[in-house]
Amino acid sequence: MDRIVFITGATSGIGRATALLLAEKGCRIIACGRREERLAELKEKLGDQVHTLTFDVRDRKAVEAAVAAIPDRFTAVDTLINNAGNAHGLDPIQDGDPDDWDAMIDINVKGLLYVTRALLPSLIASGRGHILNIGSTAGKEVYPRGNVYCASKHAVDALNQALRIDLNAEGLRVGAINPGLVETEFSKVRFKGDEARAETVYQGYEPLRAGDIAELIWFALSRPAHVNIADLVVMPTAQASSTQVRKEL
Ligand code: NDP
Ligand code: 8X3
Repeated sequence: MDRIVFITGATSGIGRATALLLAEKGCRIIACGRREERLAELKEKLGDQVHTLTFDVRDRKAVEAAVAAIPDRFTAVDTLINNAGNAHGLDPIQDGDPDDWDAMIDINVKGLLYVTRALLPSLIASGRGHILNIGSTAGKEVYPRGNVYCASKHAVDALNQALRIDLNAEGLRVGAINPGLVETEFSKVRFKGDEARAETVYQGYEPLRAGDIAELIWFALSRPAHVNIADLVVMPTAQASSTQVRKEL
């Protein structure tokens, strides 16, 4: 497929799997993240098909500078995957750390806005712009101790709708993929590097894999131009809701 796809959070999990799959499908990829060594590894794998950008989505000036510095061969970005994001902490709100709250709102919400704003001129000019936002089941329901992460993903859900409405006149496709439990580095980040605790989240059942979400992203992108996957929720079969997972331990 002949598209230039800008992917935030391409250094691990869903973003990385999506970069690899879309490259295999023939897309040119702009892969973003903060961990330069991970981006270098992608560059080594994908060669000329990828351009990498190292920046923190929280830093509006850095976002604008990175987008302004995209080389000619990649400037005609027609597809944006707003994927960068994480949960930080899992505490009752009365015990929550405001630094964690700042991180989640700044990355998951404001970062998504900064990146989208910087790329909109190119997405609109392409005449076939497509934005896919990676939301979450946490953006559809609130679960105990999920408070601010859930709020940030509810904001992504609202922005997905808002972008679709405001950009309707420009002919853009805007949609969201909202996964349940996917085994990535997500829980390692949420639990601040505590790998043993992170592993327990995915034990006793078969969680989704990053590649499952990449496949859905590819499905959404490869629909005919008149079809927009506006809002898709996907869970492991063992999961019925954020609080109900059938585990065999
Ligand atoms: P990972 O932790 O594996 O990946 C997160 C990605 O986001 C990394 O590439 C990371 O790159 C990037 N990122 C995080 N913070 C920043 C930042 N400040 N600036 C730039 N990039 C950043 O988790 P997932 O792949 O699981 O998460 C991807 C998305 O999927 C997130 O939006 C998450 O909320 C969502 N999601 C995940 C689910 C799950 O169960 N795993 C379920 C539902 C939704 P780097 O650290 O190099 O900057
Ligand atoms: C990630 C899924 O259930 O940990 O968004 O919030 S969950």
